[in-house]
Amino acid sequence: MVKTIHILNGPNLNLLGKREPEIYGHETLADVESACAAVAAERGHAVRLFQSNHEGEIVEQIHRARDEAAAIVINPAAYTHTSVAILDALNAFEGPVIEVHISNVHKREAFRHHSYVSLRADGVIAGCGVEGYALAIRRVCSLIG
Ligand code: CA2
Repeated sequence: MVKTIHILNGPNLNLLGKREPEIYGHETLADVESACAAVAAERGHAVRLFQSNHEGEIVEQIHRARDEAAAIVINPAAYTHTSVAILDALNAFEGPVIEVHISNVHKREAFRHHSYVSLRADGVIAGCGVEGYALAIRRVCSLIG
């Protein structure tokens, strides 16, 4: 049975590939979606990618994932470090959750070292560039079978 993996992205990630390439690289979210779809397809699964600049919309997308997704790959962007609401929503999701950060947040400012989402995530990938998303898809495919 084809299972769907939701890839959720937080604020400003719509600018991926368009600004600050020295930190976030040259690839866009559309490139991320294609790369992830290819990895998921190898295992007979599908992906859907979402991005929002609004915390409540991300919370609602996590609620929808309860019915629509077997797993979540999430880069909450700046909300990683601030959002108890996103943590609470993820706690109500039953499947695997992998947290992705494009940059190595631990090499950056101290305020990026804490993640609320890591309290729920089954795995965390940071500092692997946008390849981190495909690595996360590979991992959730192993977990969902
Ligand atoms: O490294 C990551 O993936 C982050 O989640 C990215 C967030 C940052 O607040 C986190 O600490 C680490 C920022 C996303 C901003 O995305 C942009 C992409 C291209 C150009 C400008 C911003």
